[in-house]
Amino acid sequence: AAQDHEPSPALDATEFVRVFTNELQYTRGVTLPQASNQDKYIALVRTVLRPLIDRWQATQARQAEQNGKTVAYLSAEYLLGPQTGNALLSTGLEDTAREALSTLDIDLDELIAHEIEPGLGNGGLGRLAACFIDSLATKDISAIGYGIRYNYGIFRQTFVNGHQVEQPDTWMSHGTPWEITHPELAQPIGFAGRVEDTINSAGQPARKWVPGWYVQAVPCNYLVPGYGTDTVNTLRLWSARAADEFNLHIFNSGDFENAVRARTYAENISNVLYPEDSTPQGKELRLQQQYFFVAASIRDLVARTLERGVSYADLPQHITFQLNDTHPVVGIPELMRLLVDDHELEWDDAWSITREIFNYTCHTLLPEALEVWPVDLFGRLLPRHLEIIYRINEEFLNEVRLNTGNELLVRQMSIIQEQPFRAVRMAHLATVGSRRVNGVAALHSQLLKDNVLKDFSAYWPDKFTNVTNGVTPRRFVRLSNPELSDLLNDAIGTGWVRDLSQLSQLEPLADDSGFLEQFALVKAHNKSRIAAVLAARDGIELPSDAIYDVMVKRLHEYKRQSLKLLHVVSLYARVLAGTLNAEDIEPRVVVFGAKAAPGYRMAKETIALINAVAARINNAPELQGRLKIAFPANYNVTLAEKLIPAADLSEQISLAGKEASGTGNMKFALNGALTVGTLDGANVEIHELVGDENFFLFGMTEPDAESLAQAGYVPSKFYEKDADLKLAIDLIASGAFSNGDRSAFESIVSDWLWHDRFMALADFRSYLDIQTKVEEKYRDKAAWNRSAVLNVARTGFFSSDRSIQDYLDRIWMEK
Ligand code: 26Y
Repeated sequence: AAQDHEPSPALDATEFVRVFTNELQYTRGVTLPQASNQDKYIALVRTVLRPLIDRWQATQARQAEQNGKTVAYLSAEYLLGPQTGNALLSTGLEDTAREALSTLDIDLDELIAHEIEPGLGNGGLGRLAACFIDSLATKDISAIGYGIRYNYGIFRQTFVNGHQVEQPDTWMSHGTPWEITHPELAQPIGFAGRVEDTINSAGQPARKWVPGWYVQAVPCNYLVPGYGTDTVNTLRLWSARAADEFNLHIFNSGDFENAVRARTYAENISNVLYPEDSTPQGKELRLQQQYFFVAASIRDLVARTLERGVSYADLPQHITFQLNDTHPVVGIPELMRLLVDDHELEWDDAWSITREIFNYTCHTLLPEALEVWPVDLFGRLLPRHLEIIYRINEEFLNEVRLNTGNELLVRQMSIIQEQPFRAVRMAHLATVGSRRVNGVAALHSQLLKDNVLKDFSAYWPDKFTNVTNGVTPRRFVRLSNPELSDLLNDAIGTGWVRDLSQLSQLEPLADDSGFLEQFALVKAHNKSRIAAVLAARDGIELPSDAIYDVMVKRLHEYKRQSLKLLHVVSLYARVLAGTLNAEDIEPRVVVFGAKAAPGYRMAKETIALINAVAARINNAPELQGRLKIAFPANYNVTLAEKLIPAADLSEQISLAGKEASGTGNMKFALNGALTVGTLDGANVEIHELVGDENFFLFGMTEPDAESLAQAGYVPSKFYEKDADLKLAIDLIASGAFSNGDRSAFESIVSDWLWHDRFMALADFRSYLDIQTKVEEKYRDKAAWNRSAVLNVARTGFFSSDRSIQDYLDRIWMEK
């Protein structure tokens, strides 16, 4: 039913078979009987790409002719997820492909499953970028995504004896049919070297950067199809190739080994995605990656815009660069260098153009996540850019001094920090060099103004705004939850896929018992589906009639996976202690999915503890099978698409004031899970929209947490006074989950008792109490289903289409 109203396919089944077999024969060089799954997969992709490429070319012609403003999204990460299903959806070819392939005895789903997803991002920030380019295309906006084509994306997580072991993500080992690469359009990107005094073409003194070495940036294009529209935009990811000039000298001298070494060094730039997502390690290679992709992107778009006859002064009417966190912020001095040194504009003219073109989105509240670059490292790699930053800073601070007369403020706002070492503060550079700065949820944007960037918001109150994050309903409802999609289509029509606010039409159906039953059947179906996936993928056996309680996100102390674990352990400990009957536990499957940054010790130990607890409780006779933990390794977008639609309960339990927004929280609510959450990030807005009766709110508020921290938080006091908490921690400390080895989880236990930076112990009681309410509500099936439907009906706001409209209204097209 879902397909009836969707884009009409550009090919019929007969034509599809013809093109597909043609591709097999002439691009793979195999006959059908010879073809491997890889051959068939590539032929499928190439067949589906044809109509998309037609639309892509028409889009480019249309956008060039319109000569309007192009949104350039600059992001070091794009966590795209699998492409095949989305391309079939956008072309309306899913049914045709299924039918056509079945006549050849090929199972479409098997080929879809063959794809290895491009995991070119860590988590929320990278996935947000992927949702945004989807929405930009769907809303027919002239836009381009720029980033890095990593050879190795986010590592593949395995567990060895319960401990995380990282394996390289070899997503490109067989190439990818989705990419259109143009080595002949590579541009040279310089690094290091020196800066010289020179005379420009007008006879004026000027500065000139003479780089010490170059790499070539090769554009690799990916198509970004809109849904229900002709627009197909571009995602341009840059791949590093050794520059010939770079090697020639060494090569001529006959030193082949060093010539190859130099090649390897240069090509290393786009080799791997850094797996850290909150503590910048200050690694030179990361700064190389940042400059590499940003310099190539800015030159690419500025050159194409100037070629259309746009004047320098008018660039801000034709280009807007959106900075996805501080990772691309080196673009600000790079545009200045391009305009002043290469194009010979006056400094002041270049600066006013630059400040009109850039906008900055901040994604964090943790001070340790703010990027700073030591000036010696920065100056070695980008000497001219450091000079430019110094001048920007000098002029900016003079202005602050003049306007405020406050020397303390001058130091606090400086782009250069002096202590504990001299470094460039990228968030300050971004704020000074941008027209608008936004946070990613209402609470986050407020806290940015009150804490992280408060001096700047006092100085420039109008610069700051909020755009609450969103997620694409195409991938995270329509594609990932076909049964719910069919139910929605039957109930309210198909318009919701492009206009998610239409979900509000479901509201009256929350009191329709027939509809609630159908809704419950969809959820039950999705639970069986994920149970089958986890059985096949990870050998995990799960009941399908239980509360599916899901916590999937990067492993971080502030997100508090340990609080979820303490809940589970305390149930088990109470059963062992005889203060709780196993029969009184509502059957529950707790699913964790989480990767830890390879160097993050506490996160890795938490993974080991979750696996250890799982090993014990999953087979504990005392629990009678009523409590299970599933921790499938290598949680990624592919798994998320199967898991989220099956969830009853969405765990969003960060300490209030620490999670900038969250986006998983939105995906769960849209698929009819109820949230158990703190008043943090976008949870605040979810709670507000769905209503308190349909949300399990617990824990301290941000001001509560702030006062507790001020008063001096002593976690051991909570341990002492809460018998259930004590029982749970003591059980872990006793070695019950480590064959009697009390030292195995000693560092976690002592962190809980003596540090507990994110106050899990302080929120434990409140969390346990709300989980009791969860069980009570789940026993009342009608009440639960009603709340679940209301979650769907009331969360249409969280479409990334709405986020993009907010960016247009408040940032890109504002004024
Ligand atoms: C500099 C480097 C260490 C670094 C690399 C990646 C720093 C941060 C990151 C990624 C951050 C991230 O994913 N932040 C998340 O962004 C989401 C989208 O806005 C938010 O929903 C989420 O709360 C935030 O943690």
